[in-house]
Amino acid sequence: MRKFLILTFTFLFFNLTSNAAPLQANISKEGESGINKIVDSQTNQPIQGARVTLPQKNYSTKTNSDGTFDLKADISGPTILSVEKEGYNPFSLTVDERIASRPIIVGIEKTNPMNITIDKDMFHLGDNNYSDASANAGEFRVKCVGPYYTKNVKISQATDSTYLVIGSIIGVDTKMARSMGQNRIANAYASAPEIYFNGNKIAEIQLNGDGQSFKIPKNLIKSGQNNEITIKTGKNLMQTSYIDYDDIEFMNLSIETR
Ligand SMILES: [Ca+2]
Ligand SMILES: [Ca+2]
Repeated sequence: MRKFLILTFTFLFFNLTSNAAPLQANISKEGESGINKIVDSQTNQPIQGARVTLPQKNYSTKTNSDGTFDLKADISGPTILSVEKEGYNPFSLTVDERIASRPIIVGIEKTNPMNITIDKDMFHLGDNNYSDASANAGEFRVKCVGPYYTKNVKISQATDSTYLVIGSIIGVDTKMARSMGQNRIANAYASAPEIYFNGNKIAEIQLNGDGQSFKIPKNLIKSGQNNEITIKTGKNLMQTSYIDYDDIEFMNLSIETR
């Protein structure tokens, strides 16, 4: 399905510093326009003119004719990198300083007519009140839309293998996210964000990450009609004097039939 690979050229650089001048010239030429690259996941051919953004950093660029792009942004902690190109599925990836310090090579997929893009934008759920230690504190540059997101989406046919896919989600501060080292909060955690489909709770989101998919029960899908998808963020379970919603961000919601 969605493919991405991160290659490190450390070994290559190592050799180049000592000799091999012709190759060196080649590499430094690539370096001028950036060695991060967007390719077609099927053909591995470079994709020109793909828009690469870091929405939380207000950073946006386009790939060159050889598919390469620069990432001239100050990255500290996880942030979402988004790739958009006409004719391809919107793609997003959570990156941090460690990942961004090495060449990022992303393969994107041609649009599948069976997939429905619900939203390509980034949304912030919560109340803009969060701890400095929470997953991704300080990175929320996107407008807060409140504790829940809801959208109607027309699904032509109910099947046994229809999924809601969240391209990327960050900021989830559940007990599980904490135990996995996704935040640094010592004494508190939140209930999990919940997914509702036509008013029925179908899943909880326990962890941050990319490409999480949630099966939609066939009997809940209204074929050929609008279906309501709602994502509610969790609440800080250690805060009892007022409601403190877990501040989270997600982008690239889609429906996939497999
Ligand atoms: Ca909050
Ligand atoms: Ca949070």
